Amino acid sequence: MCGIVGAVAERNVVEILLEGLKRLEYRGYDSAGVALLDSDGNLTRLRRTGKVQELADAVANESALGATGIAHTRWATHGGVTEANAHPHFSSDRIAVVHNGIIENYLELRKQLDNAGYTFTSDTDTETIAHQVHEELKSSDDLLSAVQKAVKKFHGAYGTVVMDREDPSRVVVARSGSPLVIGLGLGENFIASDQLALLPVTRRFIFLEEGDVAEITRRTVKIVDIDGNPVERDIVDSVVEHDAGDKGGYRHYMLKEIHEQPTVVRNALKGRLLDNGLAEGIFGQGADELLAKVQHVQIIACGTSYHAGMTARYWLEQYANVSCNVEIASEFRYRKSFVQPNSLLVTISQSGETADTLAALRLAKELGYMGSLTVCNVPGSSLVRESDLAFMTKAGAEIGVASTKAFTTQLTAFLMLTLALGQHNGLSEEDGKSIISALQSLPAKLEETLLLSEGIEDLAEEFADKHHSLFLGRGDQYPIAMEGALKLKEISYIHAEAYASGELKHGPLALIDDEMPVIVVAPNNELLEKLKSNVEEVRARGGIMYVFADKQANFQSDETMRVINVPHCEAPIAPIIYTVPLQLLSYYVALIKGTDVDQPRNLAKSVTVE
Ligand code: F1P
Repeated sequence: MCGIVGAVAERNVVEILLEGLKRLEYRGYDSAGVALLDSDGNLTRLRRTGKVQELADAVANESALGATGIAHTRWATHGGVTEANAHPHFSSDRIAVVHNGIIENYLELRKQLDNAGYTFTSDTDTETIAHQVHEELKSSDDLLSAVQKAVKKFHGAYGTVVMDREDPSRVVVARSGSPLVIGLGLGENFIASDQLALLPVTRRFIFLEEGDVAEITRRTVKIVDIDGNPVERDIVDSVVEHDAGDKGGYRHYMLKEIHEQPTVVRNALKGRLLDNGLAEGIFGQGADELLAKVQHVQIIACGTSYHAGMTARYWLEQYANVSCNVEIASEFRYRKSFVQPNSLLVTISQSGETADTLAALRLAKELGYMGSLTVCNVPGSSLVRESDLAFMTKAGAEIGVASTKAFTTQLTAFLMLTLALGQHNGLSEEDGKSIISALQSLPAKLEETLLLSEGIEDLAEEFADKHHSLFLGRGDQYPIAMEGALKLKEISYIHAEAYASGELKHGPLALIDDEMPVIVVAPNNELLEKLKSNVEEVRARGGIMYVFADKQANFQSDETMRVINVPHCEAPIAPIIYTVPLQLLSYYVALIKGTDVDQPRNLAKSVTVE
């Protein structure tokens, strides 16, 4: 969602801020702004609705400059998409603020600040931060203590950066529920909501913790915790690649990320999967002891990560003999639930910052689970830091809003978790061997599957004028059908529904006609014959089908059915392999429709508000 970049330096920081914002564009936003302070205390602000490039053009026109600055991409929550609502927000041309998150009690604060004589110029919750800090400055020695006092009055989530025109030598930042990372330079320091924004200028980072407030100058970083006590936080050298924000010759990040899947899955397996099983300790310190006791798994996630959890349930129950529930985080956190004995809580998230998943983890900690594990792609993210165990998916930075390589590496991680839990719960030797050899073959099978690209590009033409579509799968391919439908709706805006094909007669058959393409995922497994009956049900009602099938499944193309043969693979990895053609299909349909593939309308990469 929103993105933050800030800098305190001796040189003009405007290019650093704009480059940082461009690197955060993938998170989703609808306006952008920057405020710059020069050493004489001149404060300049520029804001634009639309793309960061429009802001960059305005900055170039005005020749704006400053050695201290803050910048922001806004994804509207309170107040429409207007220049007046874009950040930074000011209080009396003195205090400038950018903010990610939501100040829930802003109406009450706004009333008090109104009464105190402050004039509001936007509809945002953020503007209350600027005025509140200004108010606290009246009775504080410095900006740091004013921000400390102000944040005590805020309910909700914030990652915020505050700048004071009367002191251009520093910015003060505060984190509660929305991530912030300090970047350390030589004689200059930075702040951002995501380390990706700062990789061109530094690789040394301090990840702020919940409740931290920090004062950043060119040469110093002073951090106090939630109780106001000075604290030291670790300095971490980033392992994220500098060029993670480049498209690498592909037309879109999404296409690049789809094609990276063989490589990142290889990375996810490297050093973890051996010929005879898993390497020791891959789930972290103390994990082996904990996993040995687990008899039930509760998975919590959102969106694509939820689909990874749904697939994992089939594997954990079928192979590892461990019972498993899967639930959407926003539901789990607001209902009463019962904890099974010896339960492990597993969260899944590509970003590690999804507000609902994080809140569900925090709630679950009070409910009595044996422990928590997160399957996550971002080192140092909130879920990683707050879970007992973290298993990194190693997909590398994923920029396209619609998740692709993060999903397939999540699934790869869950096959390893299936092996780990299965060894204590009677995983058969035959199943164990089959999972290991399937995983070993996975990178090469993914490469082979990507060769379907050209055929799928042609097929996509037939979808471009359609308004509705239906995805069908059975067993562990049912969540893959759901993921295929989600991808199509996310980036092509075609309405797509997914059904377990056994449910066809219970409703969706009523929708079938030649205007509603039906996409079927059909590996050669024990449910194939049943799936074939479902296909006949669609055919009998004049439906047009696109069947992604194993050659050995013996589907033949005819006037009502187009068959796309997917490389044969071993059963445990079939859900991962069949994901790829569905990703390609939605990508090419979106391309033909001319939508914004990497930043689809209304969506954000990191959903940090509930
Ligand atoms: C969940 C999710 C993603 C989706 C989009 C919005 O995020 O729904 O699956 O692709 O980016 O958020 P996460 O918890 O996996 O980060």
